[in-house]
Amino acid sequence: DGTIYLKDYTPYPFDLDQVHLTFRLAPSATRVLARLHLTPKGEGASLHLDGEELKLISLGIDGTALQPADYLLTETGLTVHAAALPEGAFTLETEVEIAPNANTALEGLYMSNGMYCTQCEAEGFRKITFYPDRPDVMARFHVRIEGDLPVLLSNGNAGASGEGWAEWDDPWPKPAYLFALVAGDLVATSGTFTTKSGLEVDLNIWVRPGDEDRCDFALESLKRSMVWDEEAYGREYDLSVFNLVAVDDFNMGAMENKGLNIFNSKLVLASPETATDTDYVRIEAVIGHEYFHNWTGDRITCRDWFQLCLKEGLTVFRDQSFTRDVRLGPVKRIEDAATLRTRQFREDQGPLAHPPRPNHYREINNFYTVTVYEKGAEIVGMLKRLAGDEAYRQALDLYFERHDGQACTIEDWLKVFEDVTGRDLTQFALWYTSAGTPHLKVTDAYADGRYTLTFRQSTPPTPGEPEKAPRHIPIAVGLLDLQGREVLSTQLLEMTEEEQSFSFDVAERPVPSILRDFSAPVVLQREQSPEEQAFLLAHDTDGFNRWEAGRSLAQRTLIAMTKGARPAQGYIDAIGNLLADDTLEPAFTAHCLALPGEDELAQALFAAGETPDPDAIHSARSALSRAIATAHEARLSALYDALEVKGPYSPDAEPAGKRGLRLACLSLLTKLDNGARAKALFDAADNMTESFGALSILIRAGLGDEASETFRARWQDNRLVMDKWFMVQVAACPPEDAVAKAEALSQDQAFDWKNPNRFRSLIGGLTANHAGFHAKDGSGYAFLADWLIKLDPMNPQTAARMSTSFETWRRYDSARQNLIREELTRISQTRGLSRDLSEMSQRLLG
Ligand code: DPP
Ligand code: ZN
Repeated sequence: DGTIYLKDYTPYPFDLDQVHLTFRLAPSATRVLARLHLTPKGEGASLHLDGEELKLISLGIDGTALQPADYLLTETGLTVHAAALPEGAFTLETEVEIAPNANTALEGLYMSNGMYCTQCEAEGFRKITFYPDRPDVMARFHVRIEGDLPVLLSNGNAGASGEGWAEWDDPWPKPAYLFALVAGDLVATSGTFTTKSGLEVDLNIWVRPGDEDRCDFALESLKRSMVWDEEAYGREYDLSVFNLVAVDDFNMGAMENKGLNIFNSKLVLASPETATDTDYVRIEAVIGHEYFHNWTGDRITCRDWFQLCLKEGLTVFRDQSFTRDVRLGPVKRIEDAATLRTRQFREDQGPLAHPPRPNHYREINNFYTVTVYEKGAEIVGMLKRLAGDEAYRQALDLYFERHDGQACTIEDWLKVFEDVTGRDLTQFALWYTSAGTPHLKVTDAYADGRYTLTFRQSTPPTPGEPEKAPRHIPIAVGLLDLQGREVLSTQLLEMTEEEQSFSFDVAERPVPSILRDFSAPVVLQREQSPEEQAFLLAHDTDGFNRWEAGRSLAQRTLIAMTKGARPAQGYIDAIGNLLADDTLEPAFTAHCLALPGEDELAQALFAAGETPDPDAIHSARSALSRAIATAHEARLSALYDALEVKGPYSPDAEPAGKRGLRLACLSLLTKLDNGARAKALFDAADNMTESFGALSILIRAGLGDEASETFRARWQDNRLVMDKWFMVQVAACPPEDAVAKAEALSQDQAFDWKNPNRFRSLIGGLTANHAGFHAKDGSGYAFLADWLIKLDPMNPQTAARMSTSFETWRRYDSARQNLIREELTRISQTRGLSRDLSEMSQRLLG
C-alpha cells in the first residue's frame, strides 16, 4: 500500500555536488532546465530521479540526448538504466514544463496573487524538476530566473542580474526541500545586521505593495533572533543576505529555505490596529524558529524524513527558549506545557498516536505533528535537564562541529550527549522511538524523619505498540513545610525503573511539589486533597507548579460540576486570594484565571475512564465562571479599572500581560453586567488585542451581533483580520448556534475556501467550539466531512491536517462514535481520495 519503512533506508548511490537550474517563468507553462553533476558511488547502479506532474521536454547526458530505450518514465519518476550511464562522473540535463497557475495543492512552484513562490518541504521539489528528492542528497545550487517581474529571488547570495533575469548562488550544500524561488511585484522593508565575526548581512522582509507598513516588527524580530542565536548557541549567520517573503496562500506557518524564508503572511504582518498581543508573540517566535533552522535544519539536516524531529524538536526547543528570554519570561513554560498537554497528549490518547520518530508512513506530510514538534522539543528539554546547562552547551557545540554539512539521525544527536556526558542514553532513546504518554503514579510516606516518594510508571498502549517499556524520566521535586517555606530546593530525580522510591531527611512531614517546571511530558497521578492544591496555589515556589495546582483544582471542581455538584468554595476562595495578591505578574494571574478548556476536560474525563458529555462540560465551565464573577465582582471590577494600559500600544510583555489579565477580568464581569464594559471597550479600543478581545467576549455571551457587524464593516478589506472574524463567529458563539453559523458563513461571498487561512478559520473555528462541533445530531461532523471531501482534490495537505479534529472520536458516547465513524467511512470511500487524506481516514478509523 505504498508504506515506507525506516528500516529500508539505503544511501543514494550517486553523489550530486552541483545543480544548475534555469527557470523561464510563465503562469501556465514554466520551463525548468536542470543540469545535475553526478558521480556514481559504486558500479552498476541505475539512476533514479523523483518527478511528479512534470512534462518532459528533453533529456540528455553530457550533451547527448537519451533514447527512449535508455530510460523509464513513470508517474512518480524517471529511471535511467545503468547501461545508458557513462563511467564516472557525468552531467544529466533535463528540461520540463510545469503549470504553476494550476497548482492548487500549494506544493512545488505555485502562484499566489500573481506572485510565484515555492514550498518544497517535504517532497515538493519533485513537482519542479526530476531530482533525487531526499534530504540526504545535498548539493550546491546555482539558479537563474527569467521572468518579466520586478523581484526575482532564490537561495543564497545574489549573483548577476539584469532586466527580466537574475542569478543566485548558494555556497552551502543543501537538500532540495530547502530550495526556494519567489518572483513577483514585491516591496521590501530592509535593514542590516553585522554578525559577531563582522559579516555584513542585508535583511529584507518582502511583502505585497500595500502591506509594507506592517513589517517593522518582523524585521526587529529577525534581528533579535540573530543576536540570540549568537549568544545562546554561538551560531552566526552565513550569507550576505537574508530574505524573508510573506505570501497569503500557504499551507503551513513558514518555511526555513536557505537564505530565503517563506512565511504565511499572518506570521509576518503586524500593526497595533490589526494584530493582537498573541499574534506579536507568535510572529516573533516563528521568525526565530525559521531563522534558528539555519543551523538546526539547514547546515545540519535530516538523513531521511523519519528523522524530522531531529530538526523540528530541537528548533522548537530553541524558539521556546528564545521567546522566554526575550519576551515572556517564566510564564512561557506554563504556556508551552499547557499546549503540549492539550494538543500532544490528545494525539497520544487517540488513533493517530505515533513516536516522535515514526518508523513508517505513507505520506510524510501527515507527520508534521505536535508529537514531532512539541514533544520533540520536550525531549530536548529533558536532555538539557539531565546533562545540565554546561554539558548541554558542550554537546551542542560538538553536534555543530561534528555534523556541519551532514544529513543526520536521532542516533547521531544522542551520541553527542553520550560522548559529552559519559551517559548511556539507550533507555532515554525510547522517548524518540516509542509513542504514548507515560502515567506516573505517586504515593508518599513519612516515618522517623524520612520522607519517601514512590513513583510507578506505566504507559497506555498506542496503535501498534501494545507493550511499553519503562522510560527514563527526569522528575524535578521540591519540598515545602507547612508555612510554605522550601525545606528542599528543587532536585532532579532520575527514574528508570517501573517502580522507584526516593527518600529525604526532613524534620516534619512536608508538602511535595512534584514535576516542577513540567520536567517531563508525563501525566502525574496523585491523590491530593483540594486543601493541598489550594496550599500549593498559594505557596509553591515553582511558578509552573503553582499554576498547576490551581489548574488541577479547577479541573476537579469542573468535573464534579459536570456531575451536578455546586462550584467548590475552596476553589472560589483560592481565586479570591490570587486576585488579591498584587505581588504576582499580571500575565501569571491571567494564566491562573483561565479555566481548563472544554476539550481538555473531555480529555481528562476520558483518561479517567469516563464518557465526556460536551454539553455538560460547556455548562459547567460557564457556571463556574459565573460563580467566580459573582463571588469576586468588586475585586474584578477594581482590577479591571486599575489594569487599563494608557499611552500608545506596545507589544512588550508588561503591557501585554496587563491587557491579558484585564480581558480575563472582563470576560468574567460580562457574566454580570450585560456586556456594558465589553461594549465600551470594543468602542474605545485603539488596538486589535482589546478590540478583538472585547468582540470575542461579547460573542461568547451571546451579545456580539452589533459589534460583529461593526468589526466586519471596518475590516472587510484586511484579509488577516477577516480570518479572525470568521474564526471567532463560530469558535466563540453559543454551541447550539455553531453549526448553523458555520453553514451560513460558508455561503458568504468572503469565504474564499481555497485560501488555507480562510478555510482553517471557518472550519477550524467550528472544531474549536467543542460542544458545537459535537452537536448530538452529528451536523458538526457532517459539515467537517463535507468540507474535507471538497477540499481534498484541491489541497490534500490542508484537508488531511484538518481531519485530525476527528481524532478524539473514541472518547464520546456510542451514538456520537457511530456518527463520526460513518463520516470517516464516507471520507475513506470517496473516489480519488489523496494519499494524504486516505492515510489519515484509515488511521483515524484505526
Ligand atoms: N519546516 C517548516 C517549519 O519550520 C515546516 N512548516 O516547521
Ligand atoms: Zn521548523
